[in-house]
Amino acid sequence: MVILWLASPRGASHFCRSFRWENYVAELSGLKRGRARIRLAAAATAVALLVTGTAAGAASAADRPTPAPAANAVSTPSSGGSAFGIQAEPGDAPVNALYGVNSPGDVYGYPPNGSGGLDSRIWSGDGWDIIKHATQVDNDADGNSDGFWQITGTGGVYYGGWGQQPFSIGSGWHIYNKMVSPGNLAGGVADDLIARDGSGALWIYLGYGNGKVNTRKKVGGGWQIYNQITGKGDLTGDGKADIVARDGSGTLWLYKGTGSHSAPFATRTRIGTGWNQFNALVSVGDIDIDGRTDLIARDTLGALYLYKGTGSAAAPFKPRVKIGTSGWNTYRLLF
Ligand SMILES: [Ca+2]
Ligand SMILES: [Ca+2]
Ligand SMILES: [Ca+2]
Ligand SMILES: [Ca+2]
Repeated sequence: MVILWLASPRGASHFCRSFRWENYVAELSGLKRGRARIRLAAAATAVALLVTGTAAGAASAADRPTPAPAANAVSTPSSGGSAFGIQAEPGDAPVNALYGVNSPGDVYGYPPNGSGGLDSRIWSGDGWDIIKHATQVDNDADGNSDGFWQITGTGGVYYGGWGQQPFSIGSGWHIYNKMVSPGNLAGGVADDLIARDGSGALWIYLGYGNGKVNTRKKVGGGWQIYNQITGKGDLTGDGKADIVARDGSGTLWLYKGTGSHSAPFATRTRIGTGWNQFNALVSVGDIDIDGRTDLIARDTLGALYLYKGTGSAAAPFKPRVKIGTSGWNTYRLLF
């Protein structure tokens, strides 16, 4: 049994949680896709490593006792996939847990359960009440996220690796009302970031692979027509990360990734209508572990649905499957 120490970023209290990692892996051993299985195990491990968690923690780190160091207590690596020497192949979808942040600022992680849905939630940290936007990032292209970018209400932007204290990578990001890392869009293999400002302009920041990002470049204007923008990996089968965006009429649009820093998305194509029945759309990668990235949708009643990816640009999603019956509206942020 592996003991994972979870530390509260807001105080000196320490939490201990046991996580039977070996048992978890054993439970998943029936899965045929070895690579996906290892990624799944890594995603489950990451849930218990979100821990130290917030920009607030980073800002006040000098004022409080040092939390129990996760690195010393955790015998599994903080980046599970790379520790196994697993590298992503083209078209191989990322596998990550889904995270939910509730109003008090607690974060819960839901790893894929290996049978098409999500596992029970694991408390992964607190103090996230000041976080407005968050998105997972895979720095080493092994198919598992290594941490997250987050924007606070005052516009600070931070990167935090799993189990590590977030550090500041900039300020003034209160101008953005949306932030998504859809995967590697251009440049080096590390995941990149897009953010939309109040005027509707979309910007791209390339990730350096260490949590830091380069100078922003404008993608284009007019993105204020969308009330949801998300993505995590390739939806169209070409190995390049894509995004989807929902407009005010409930139409969902696909923007294929091009791999170009200067023009990272192709002209949009229509996926379908009726998507305004959902109050959240989010992708964290492949949930049913078939190698294709998927889309998660939450309806206004708090139920959760999975749209499994097809790998086809013409019809990127299969009909929905319900993976959560109720209660998901407790989260003000899903990432
Ligand atoms: Ca990784
Ligand atoms: Ca990149
Ligand atoms: Ca693609
Ligand atoms: Ca899938």
